[in-house]
Amino acid sequence: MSNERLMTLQMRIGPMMMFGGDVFSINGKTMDMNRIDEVVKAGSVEIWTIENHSMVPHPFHTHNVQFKIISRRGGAQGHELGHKDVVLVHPDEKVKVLIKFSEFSDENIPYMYHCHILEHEDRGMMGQFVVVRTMQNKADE
Ligand SMILES: [Cu+2]
Repeated sequence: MSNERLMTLQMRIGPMMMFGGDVFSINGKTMDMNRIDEVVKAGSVEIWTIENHSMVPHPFHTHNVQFKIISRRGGAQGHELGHKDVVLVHPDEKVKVLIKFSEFSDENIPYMYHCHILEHEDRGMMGQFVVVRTMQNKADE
């Protein structure tokens, strides 16, 4: 059984774009170092659906984990059949990836996921997740 999460990539068009404000978001939120966006279980397998609701492509990148692309427009091809830590998500595209999280956990120190275009990441298109141990992890020890 796997958990599913949705990551929507958005870009607000408007005067803020010229003034360097936060215009790029994931699930409607811009990056906040003081907020943990997702909590995942150590050793778990999840399906993340990344949807691009903007007019430009975004290379979505995850720290700490690699994933398999299990669904995308036209299907994964060539190098995309291997393990990846970045996937390019085109405008209006929906990409599903299968992620196996590590057994290592630390509920205080988060990992990031973000658009790999620096300008987008710096202007908010980034989030944080922590990997935590569950009762099941503890029972298995
Ligand atoms: Cu981007």
